[in-house]
Amino acid sequence: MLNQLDQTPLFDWRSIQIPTILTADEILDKVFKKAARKTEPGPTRIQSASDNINVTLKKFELSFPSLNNLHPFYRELADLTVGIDKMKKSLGALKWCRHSVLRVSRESIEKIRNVPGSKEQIEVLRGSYGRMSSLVHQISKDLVFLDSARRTLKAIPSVDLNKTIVVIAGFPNVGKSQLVKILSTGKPAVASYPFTTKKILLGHMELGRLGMILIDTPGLLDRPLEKRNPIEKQAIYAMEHLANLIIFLLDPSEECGFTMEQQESLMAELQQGFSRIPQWIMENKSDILERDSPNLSISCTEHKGIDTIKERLVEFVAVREKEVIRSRLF
Ligand SMILES: Nc1nc2c(ncn2[C@@H]2O[C@H](COP(=O)(O)OP(=O)(O)O)[C@@H](O)[C@H]2O)c(=O)[nH]1
Ligand SMILES: [Mg+2]
Repeated sequence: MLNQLDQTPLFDWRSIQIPTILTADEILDKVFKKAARKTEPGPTRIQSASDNINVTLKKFELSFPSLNNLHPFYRELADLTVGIDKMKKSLGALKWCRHSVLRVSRESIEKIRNVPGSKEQIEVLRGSYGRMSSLVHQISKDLVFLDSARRTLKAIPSVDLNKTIVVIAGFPNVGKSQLVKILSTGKPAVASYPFTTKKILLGHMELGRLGMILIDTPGLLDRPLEKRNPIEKQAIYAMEHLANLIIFLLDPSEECGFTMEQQESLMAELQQGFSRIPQWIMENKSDILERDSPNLSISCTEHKGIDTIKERLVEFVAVREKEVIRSRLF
């Protein structure tokens, strides 16, 4: 039954490989050069040019992720960074162009077969090239937009969504990165996340059958939400689709530069904003100050409480993986 867990996820972000989207001139240059290799300036050239435009544009269209199957985390980020409606519109324009080019080629081939001499044939060929060029130029902006969308989408970090994902929250300097480093098997990787200039830290932990990912998110869950613009807020809330657990780290020593009042107020805000996700509160830097509190007290520098976190995570992963199996069975 555990093999259920090995199923490929509905959507694997890492499998997206969008090729460079050529500009209108690049496409035309490529297809007309190829068509010119056909011996006579007759119907075969028209056919070759229109077939190649069709194939090239179709390849671009199909290489974009199917937006309906996109995991909600990626869909939200794709919408924020690229704009899903804009992307759909541009992909639609490519399709329109393909169909129009094919229509032009059908008409021109019909015509070229019925003209008497080679002079007239060349004229028809020129005319059909002109119409195809104009059609491809009409989608110039869409091609440029799709190529920039490709680059933006590529920058969204890939996370294996089968794994249990733990997001570490808390003000800067409370010890989030330290905690990720201590818990990770191996060196954490760095990645970018839209709307934060800082790099996020991704640590891996070999737990359960699928493993766990720990994410330290500088610039995201580390200051009050009221200071964010709507787009930043949405980028933050996209994490809701990602996180299975949030660990909120407090620093009662206040060595981080933020008072407990500030830290607790941010915590309350996140508890409310992410109410659907389990949250654990931990107090770090117990080597400096340990206070009487119901929260787990830890010290990243002295490795205090780390084994307890690991034990709790083992249990959490076991429960979550069981739920994953159950949800896949029904
Ligand atoms: N005394 C003490 N310092 C710590 C502890 N954990 C982290 N620090 C220090 O706090 C500073 C900020 O840590 P960092 O992990 O970068 O915090 P982040 O900004 O929340 O990721 C660093 O200088 C750490 O060495 C701890 O348990 N005790
Ligand atoms: Mg950090």
